[in-house]
Amino acid sequence: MNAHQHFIGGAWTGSEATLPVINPSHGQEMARIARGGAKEIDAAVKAGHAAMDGEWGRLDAASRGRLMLKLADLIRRDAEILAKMESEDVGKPLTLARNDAQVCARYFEYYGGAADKVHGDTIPFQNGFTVMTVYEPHGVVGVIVPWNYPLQMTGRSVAPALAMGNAVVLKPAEDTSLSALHLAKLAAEAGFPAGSLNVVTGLGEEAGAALAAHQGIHHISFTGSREVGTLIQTAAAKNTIPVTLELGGKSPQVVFADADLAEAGTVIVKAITQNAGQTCSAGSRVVIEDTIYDSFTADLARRFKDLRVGAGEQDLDLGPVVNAKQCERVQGYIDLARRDGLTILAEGELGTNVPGEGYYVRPTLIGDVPPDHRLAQEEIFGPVLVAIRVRDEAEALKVANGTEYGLAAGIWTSDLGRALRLSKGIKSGQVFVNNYGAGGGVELPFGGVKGSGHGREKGFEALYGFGSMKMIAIKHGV
Ligand code: TXE
Repeated sequence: MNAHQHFIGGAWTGSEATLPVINPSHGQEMARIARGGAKEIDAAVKAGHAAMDGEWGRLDAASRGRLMLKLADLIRRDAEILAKMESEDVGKPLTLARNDAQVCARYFEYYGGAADKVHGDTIPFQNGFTVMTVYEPHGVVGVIVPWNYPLQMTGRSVAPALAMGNAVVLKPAEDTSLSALHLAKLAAEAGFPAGSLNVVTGLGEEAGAALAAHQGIHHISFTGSREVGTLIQTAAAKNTIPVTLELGGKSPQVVFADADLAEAGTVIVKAITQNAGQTCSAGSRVVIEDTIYDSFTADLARRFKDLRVGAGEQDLDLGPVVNAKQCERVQGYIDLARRDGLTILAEGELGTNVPGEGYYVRPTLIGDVPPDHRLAQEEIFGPVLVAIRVRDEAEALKVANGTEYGLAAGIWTSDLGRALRLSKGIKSGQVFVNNYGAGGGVELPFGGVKGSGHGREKGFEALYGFGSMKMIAIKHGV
């Protein structure tokens, strides 16, 4: 069994207390991590400040970029180690974990290339002045990531923060900290100066809360539940620092009779069952035009029944969910559907060789769910798809917009006018027409509106979010 330590100021250091790391495919302890709290967070924030005042703060943008490209190469070198680690830690099928490792490398590559391309402007002003804008890092940035895509989420926030020249204190999720610790090891190997990237492991309410409330951080980036996101924003308000929140969703997939229905079926099932439904942008409501409702849900049901569930290393369509709490939570929604007399259209099978101690949930399709029912309103974060029947485009739009969330939406139609009307009418951070997720491209800005949060991850937008613009006005006379 491994005892993993924090990475603070370029050194590995432990805590007296440790936490178990459970492999959700088998329900068994596979490692232990250090249980950090306020003391370790304080040390990490101080290390971040020292880095900003020292070698890291003095590096020019191109040098930062080169370090990041080196790190991208090292992630690719260790991709198989990282994928196996992630698959065991999260329970995800190996193929998915392999993709996560590649996407993580891609984040460091993309932002490594972008580090020296953050240009300011010159602004025409009165005679005798030269006015310019420059981007500067915030300083020490706190990053708290969830457990569903640890490698991807870490790359998504840490890479742009570093590219902009910030020092980072990262608090991974307590269930899934191993890949973040491996990344820290690789960052040291790549030559990142001490204190530029610090990782403190521990519980959300201890290490996470201490990070969010620390007066020495200048920005906080959080991905997780709405409940905790509200706490993070409150803590940030007390320190008057900017915050980026990505808080999940209840994203609709709207399907019309004129769509390529075979393609829609394939993509819609994948979008709610990939990673056992634990994806912030999972398409968790399928909103279907009345004329094709019965045939389309019958097709979805067939596909749900064909899904194969198994341990991460079996590399099937779905693994378990991340932990016992999440398993109970998702199962609770399926039980609620039964209690309320909703129609269960399909339940996937658990294979005969699914390990008995793991946290498995049967992928479930539920039909004719009233749009205001809890199953159609709340983020379940499991492989549970609710189908909603609508008469026409107007009702589809109303249903699509009828939750507190606004992260992503899919529109399936061959009518260009309708696709454009709905793209504009749907209140969400991203809209996909005749696809869903656009392959997860790191170049594409991503984030929410309404209860899904604010600020943008990915693309150049994320870089700007990790910096602040300074205006310099120079009076030199004519
Ligand atoms: O999330 P938490 P949970 C949603 C999803 C899921 C639900 C609950 O619906 O079912 O949230 O999951 C850290 N101060 N999403 O309870 O607690 C924690 O250590 C500071 C959607 O596991 O929000 C972890 O690193 N930090 C989502 C991170 O917050 C705290 C992904 C997320 O955990 C903290 C995950 C505190 N007081 C869950 N408490 C998405 N947007 O993709 C916890 N944390």
